Amino acid sequence: MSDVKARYKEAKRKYESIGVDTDKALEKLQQIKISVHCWQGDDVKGFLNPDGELTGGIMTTGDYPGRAHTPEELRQDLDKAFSLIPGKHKLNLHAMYLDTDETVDLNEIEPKHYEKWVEWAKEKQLGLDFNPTFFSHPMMKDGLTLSHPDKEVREFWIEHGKRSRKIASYFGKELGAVSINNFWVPDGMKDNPIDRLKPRQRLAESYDAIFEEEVDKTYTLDALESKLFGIGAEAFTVGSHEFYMGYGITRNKLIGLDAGHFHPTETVSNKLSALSLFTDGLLLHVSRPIRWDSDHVVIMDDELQGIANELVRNNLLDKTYIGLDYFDATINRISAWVIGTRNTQKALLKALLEPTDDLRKLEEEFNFTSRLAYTEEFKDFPYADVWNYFCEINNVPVGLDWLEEVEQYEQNVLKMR
Ligand code: RNT
Ligand code: ZN
Repeated sequence: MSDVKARYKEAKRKYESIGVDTDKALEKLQQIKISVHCWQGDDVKGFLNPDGELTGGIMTTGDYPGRAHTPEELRQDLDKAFSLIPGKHKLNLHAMYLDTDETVDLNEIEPKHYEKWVEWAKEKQLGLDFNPTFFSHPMMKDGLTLSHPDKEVREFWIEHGKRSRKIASYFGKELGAVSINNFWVPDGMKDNPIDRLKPRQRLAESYDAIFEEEVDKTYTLDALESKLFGIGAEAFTVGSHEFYMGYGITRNKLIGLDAGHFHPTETVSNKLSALSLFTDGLLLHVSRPIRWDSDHVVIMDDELQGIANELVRNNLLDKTYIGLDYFDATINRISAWVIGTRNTQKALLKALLEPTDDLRKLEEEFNFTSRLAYTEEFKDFPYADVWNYFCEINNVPVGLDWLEEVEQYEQNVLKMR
């Protein structure tokens, strides 16, 4: 018996003593797909224009060597990352990551421009999610896209949005896994607007135009992601949380919550149960804000655990799609993927290893002393031995062994670029 397995057996016994079945927890964890964001691999630059400049709406910092410059390089890096992450997952693709020799603009994209991604996903048994790209483009005018007063600007982006749904449907059909199509627009203003209403009216109308055609929900689901503010949109963001909550609920869309898009003391974990009562479902962008929406790599912090606990305790895993969203260009980008994805899985595992019914009972008895004592005690339980075993049975490196592989890859591949 391997050392990892021996430790797992011991941990299993310990968890049994509090009525938790570790085998069952692992079975559940195996089913959870994380949507890994492609844009960590090249600092959100994409392949639409060869210079790949970020020209508005979004920003990344750092210049760590070896970023992917082509779809082939990006897939090569993703292959490496996925080989170090236990389980089968999804790739979250942005429209600007098209893979074609043709010169096509965002209002011209078609499924065929993403065929190579689909072939690759089939081969690797991955699902694909999608995002229309409403930034880093000359048609983003005055910091606005779908809410711009100029009809021509809006129409360009409406067409892009419509086409994005065709591509997401194609992904869903080809891969047999529903493709989540996430809409986020950076529209906003640097300084205080006089009129906050009209831009929001226009945004709603533009979305109504995009969503006019019914699409088969077995293939794709639309999601809408809010934001509090962004760089250059400090005073006003058109697509605020209230805007999308209202829009999403009335139009039966998934509500997208990015952990970095709220006031610093406001947490996404505390929103899940409330929204779950009124929505068709939720899309999460698991991220780590520091002071502003800085998109740091996800670490094992209280909020990550809070999100995982809420999903498990309230049985929300079936109606929540878990995606990651951060882009750190100061560290090895494959490590960024591996650390953030593994941490998200670890937090979910910890949540699955909780004797929730017993804790709920204490709460129902208003025994808050025991509730606190037990939850604190369970933090010391040997979940890492269960996690290591999960990695071993999924044939991926246990503990920090993955780091050496990434270092080798950096020497042999990334430094050669
Ligand atoms: C930006 C949003 C959005 C983007 C991606 C690249 O603040 O979080 O999700 O990060 O579309
Ligand atoms: Zn996001």
